Amino acid sequence: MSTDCTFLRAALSFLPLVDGSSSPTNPIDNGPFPADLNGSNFTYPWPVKLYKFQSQGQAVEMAFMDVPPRSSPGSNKNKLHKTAILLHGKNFCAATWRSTADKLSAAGYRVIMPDQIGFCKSSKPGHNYQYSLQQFALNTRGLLDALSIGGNVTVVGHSMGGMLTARYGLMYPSTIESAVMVNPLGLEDWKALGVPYQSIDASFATERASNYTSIRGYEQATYYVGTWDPAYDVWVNMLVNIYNGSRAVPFAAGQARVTDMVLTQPVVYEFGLLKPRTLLMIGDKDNTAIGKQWSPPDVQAKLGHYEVLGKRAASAIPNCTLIEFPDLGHAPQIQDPARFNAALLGWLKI
Ligand SMILES: *[C@@H]1O[C@H](CO)[C@@H](O)[C@H](O)[C@H]1NC(C)=O
Ligand SMILES: *[C@@H]1O[C@H](CO)[C@@H](O)[C@H](O)[C@H]1NC(C)=O
Ligand SMILES: *[C@@H]1O[C@H](CO)[C@@H](O)[C@H](O)[C@H]1NC(C)=O
Ligand SMILES: *[C@@H]1O[C@H](CO)[C@@H](O)[C@H](O)[C@H]1NC(C)=O
Ligand SMILES: *[C@@H]1O[C@H](CO)[C@@H](O)[C@H](O)[C@H]1NC(C)=O
Ligand SMILES: CC(=O)N[C@H]1CO[C@H](CO)[C@@H](O)[C@@H]1O
Repeated sequence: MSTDCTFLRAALSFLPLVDGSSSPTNPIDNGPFPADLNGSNFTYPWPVKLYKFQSQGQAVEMAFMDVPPRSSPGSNKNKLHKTAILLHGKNFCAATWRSTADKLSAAGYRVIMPDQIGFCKSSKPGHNYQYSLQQFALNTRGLLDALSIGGNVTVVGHSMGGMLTARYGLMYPSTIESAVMVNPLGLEDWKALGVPYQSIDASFATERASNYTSIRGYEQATYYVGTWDPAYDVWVNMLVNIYNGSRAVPFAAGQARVTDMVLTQPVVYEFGLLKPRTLLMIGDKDNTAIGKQWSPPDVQAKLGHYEVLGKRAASAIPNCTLIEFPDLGHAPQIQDPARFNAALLGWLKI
């Protein structure tokens, strides 16, 4: 009986999708869209769609990719394909998940990759939006609802997206099959460790001054253990083109408010309440800490010790496996995709 209901719901969900356009009953717009979509002209590896909805008194669009599974999920032909949703970090976009999405798709997963509101190819409401991890989790859940994906989802989040995965896991535990956090933000409460508050206006000024040199310098020191591979340039240029694009000002405003969001909305105190089976993947050489740049040296020295933070978080989260990469930094999925993907797929048992 539950099979019949599921089938009926799945069948009905196809009806409004027929013409591929958005309507009140179908918030998914399949495009095609212009190369410059909401201020990002970066070419994504799979077709971009828009989830259109009302939020905080305005119409907004969340861009996303929806990659079908490329192989059968094992010998049982009747077994449903699994679904994974991949959540990007603050200096990343959905497209940064290219290699991981490719591997998951080949392993039988349907892979959804959204850009959060304010980011990349999604709407840029700028200062006119209250950015919270709860709001992002709600928007993400809304996207899955619009795609009729009720549950059994593997949620994978990196950096800010890892912090969002924790919040999402606290809000919607019954919809998650597995949670994966990759060098997540929020393994410590930076303000409690002494990071002074920085105004949104000051963060906005910093965001507006971002350019290739400043972004590359930050990523080299934080993400890649001081090294640089020309292959990393593509992800710097993806950002530079948004900072310098047609929605540059509202983008910078949103990024400033996102900095405020991650600084003021800790998840670390709630790790003990997380229900899903969780994988924590940590490049130990990461040293990311929000506000480190504007903190005094004695505070700076206390922050961002991932070789300690990973183990501490893994013991606080009830059902958690820790995989450490002793030699990698903040973005192991970019620095060593082969090793990262093998570890991830190994844990997912596929
Ligand atoms: C995006 O815009 C930048 C700056 O105008 C340009 O250099 C780059 O070639 C564009 N990229 C694409 C894919 O159109
Ligand atoms: C999740 O998977 C289980 C086992 O296959 C199934 O019984 C259940 O209906 C699924 N839940 C949702 C919301 O898809
Ligand atoms: C880039 O930004 C840095 C620091 O934010 C600044 O010193 C430098 O002059 C800028 N470079 C260019 C080419 O604008
Ligand atoms: C893009 O960069 C150029 C050259 O630095 C600058 O003159 C222009 O104002 C920038 N555009 C935006 C939208 O930031
Ligand atoms: C962890 O989660 C898995 C999958 O839901 C479950 O089978 C296992 O019993 C859980 N282990 C603990 C210690 O809760
Ligand atoms: C806020 C904003 O500019 N949204 C735009 C995002 O891109 C879509 C597709 O081009 C537009 O319809 C929205 O107006």
